[in-house]
Amino acid sequence: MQLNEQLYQLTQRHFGRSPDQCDDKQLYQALLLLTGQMAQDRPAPAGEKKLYYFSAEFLMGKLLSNNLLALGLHDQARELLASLGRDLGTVESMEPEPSLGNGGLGRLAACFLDSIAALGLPGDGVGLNYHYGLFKQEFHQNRQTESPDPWLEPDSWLIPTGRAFTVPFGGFELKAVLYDIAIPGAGNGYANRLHLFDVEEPAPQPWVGIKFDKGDIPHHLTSFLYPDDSDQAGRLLRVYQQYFLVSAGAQLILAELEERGFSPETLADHVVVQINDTHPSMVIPELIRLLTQRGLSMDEAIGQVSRACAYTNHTILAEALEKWPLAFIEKVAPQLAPIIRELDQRAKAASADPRTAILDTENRVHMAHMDIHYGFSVNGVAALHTEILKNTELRHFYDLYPEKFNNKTNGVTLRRWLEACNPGLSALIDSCIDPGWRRDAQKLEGLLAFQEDQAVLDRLLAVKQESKNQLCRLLWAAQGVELDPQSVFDIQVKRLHEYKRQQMNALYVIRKYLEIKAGNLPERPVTVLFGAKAAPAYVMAKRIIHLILCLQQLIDGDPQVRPWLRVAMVENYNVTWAERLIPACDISEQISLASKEASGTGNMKFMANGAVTLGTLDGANVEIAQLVGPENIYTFGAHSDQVIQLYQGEEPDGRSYRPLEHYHQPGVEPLVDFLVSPELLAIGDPAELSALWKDMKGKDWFMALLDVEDYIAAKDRCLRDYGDRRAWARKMLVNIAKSGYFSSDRVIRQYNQDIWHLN
Ligand code: 26V
Repeated sequence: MQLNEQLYQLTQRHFGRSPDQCDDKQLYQALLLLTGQMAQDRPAPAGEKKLYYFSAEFLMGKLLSNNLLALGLHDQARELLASLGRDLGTVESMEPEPSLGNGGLGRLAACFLDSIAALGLPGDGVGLNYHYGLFKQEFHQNRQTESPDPWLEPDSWLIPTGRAFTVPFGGFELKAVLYDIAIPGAGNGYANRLHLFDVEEPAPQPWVGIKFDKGDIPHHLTSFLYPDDSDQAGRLLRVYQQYFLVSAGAQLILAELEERGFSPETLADHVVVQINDTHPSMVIPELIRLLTQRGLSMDEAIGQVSRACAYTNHTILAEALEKWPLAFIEKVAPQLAPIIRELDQRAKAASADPRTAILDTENRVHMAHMDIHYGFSVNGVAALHTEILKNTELRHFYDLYPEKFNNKTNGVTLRRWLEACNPGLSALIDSCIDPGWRRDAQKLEGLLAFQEDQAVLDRLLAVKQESKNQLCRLLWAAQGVELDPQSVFDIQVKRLHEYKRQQMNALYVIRKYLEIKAGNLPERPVTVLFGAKAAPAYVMAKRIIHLILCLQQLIDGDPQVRPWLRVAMVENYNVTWAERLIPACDISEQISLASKEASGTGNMKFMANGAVTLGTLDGANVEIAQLVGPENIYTFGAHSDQVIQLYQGEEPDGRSYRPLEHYHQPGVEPLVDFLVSPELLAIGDPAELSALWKDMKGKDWFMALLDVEDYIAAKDRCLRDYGDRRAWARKMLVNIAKSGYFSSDRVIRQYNQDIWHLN
């Protein structure tokens, strides 16, 4: 049946009217039902072995457009709607964005699902169905406030499966109900699944903000992703969530193993579990427990599980490496405690070094340590990150198990992050090279042949300008922010964290502001855009948002500065915003303190859309720099080995870094002191701003002042070079051409070749 006939039948059946009488929401719902069913009807890729990708987060983004593309229906749907006088983009905007993730780790999981399906590999995601998501961010009085994000609608991509498992908690049981989202493979007839577990009776939306009864596990277990863990109840709830995820997931694995006709003794031949950071680490003892229940000896169960589980590390920040008190596990899942003790005993027999213990002297369970001892693979997410893991953070484990360590530099799906989000640029690329770059991203290198082609370079600049115009229209409509589309768009969008150094970017803004006030006008107007959510309990991160919003207000109200410098912070930054911001970016801010950003993936998306990176030699920036060459990237700042050294030393805080020395540099002090200037104090909260000011001078844990002068010089150089439009367009082109390496298809091929061995 033709698409138009199918759509007609659907809208008649559901809304009693023909498509041309439907509103945009109804058209969205009809397309959702249509494509959802098509994706669901596809068979899973075949194979003796199946991957289960366990993750607390899957930051999927809207699915309609992506699924239409994967099903090969995008053009048809657009034309069909156009024939009704409707616009696919407007219909797509009716879709609420699933709020099942936080940042790069969750978006990586979503890119991986896309690539696993596109490569026709048998692999499903396993996660939780959070009803109110992470949180919705709003700005009030220049501060972030949080409210629930009730993204789920009665009609959604979730498919009830009728399947459920019982999860045994200490003192009670909960039913884990399984919903699926189909993940169609682009350009093949297959579909995998994202399995999302949920409680039976989810609680209604909390009344006040995101506060709720954290002790009410049966109703609130799947209310929020990362519920506030600043108190004991919140921390316990996180462990309940984690155990719910892994117990239901492990039961699903074993049920499917049996359905496929294999016995539990052969788990490792037929199953591979990728553990995405430490949140799902309890899958190891849970699988061991379930295998022993099914008759395997402890030795056999440990052997199978250790050959089936692989761990990905996504951070070296000590505070993000999870360590749960064993007492929590005794309360939440007491049946796991003896197994964890046993695993710890065996690990201690293998290595007497206390730094590799699973249980430390305070009886805390080091989740990553369990993964490394009882998994067969440990990978970092960029070359530098993996080296730091091997040489520094996980050195003692690398000494023990060198063969387990491997690198898998991250990647992103260019089908979403170029083809879907930037149709103008995709069309330009198609006019130059084989459209097969969607499936073989290395083909983008063919663009290098056009470096001296003035017509192509001009079109590239025109496409960028159109994306900037579009973003301006959107920001005006969404937030009433009016920007100058002719200005340079300098963008930093990512989670708010001190190590990512949004505060250093703010210092640059202050520097420009002071220069303009002193009558020193820049060569061209610049717009500095931010987007970031701060964890609700992360006080410093919220202060940085406050600073940025105060600067935005100050500059907006200053007719002398406003024509030359603008700051705007996007409210509730999410995947949908990213899809609008990234195509419109000229300068991609990737300015983390070297050694701290494991990889970054925004950096790759920006590059693929023709932005030029301004960054430190951190994470995957290092590999971007190698690929594009020094003339096509702006790097600055201390190197990771210097930084690692600065974290060792004789100062009272254990470092050798002295922020005051940098503060007293003549170019730095006025910038930092501006935080407590009369101008800013008149706008912002004096207590918050002076706390930030004090921290920056006295502590500056992530060393913004170490790099700020170098940063300012590099950014000024970048802005100057922007003026040579032809040379700049060439830089853009080289970045796009070299972005193929960062396709998640490449990454998944490597995971499969080195770790999973599917098919
Ligand atoms: C840890 C924790 C600890 C408890 C509080 C809540 C919470 C939430 C998330 C995490 C995991 C942080 C790890 C993470 O997101 N890493 C990011 O992973 C990206 C994909 O590999 C990578 O590109 C980023 O550089 C890295 O920061």
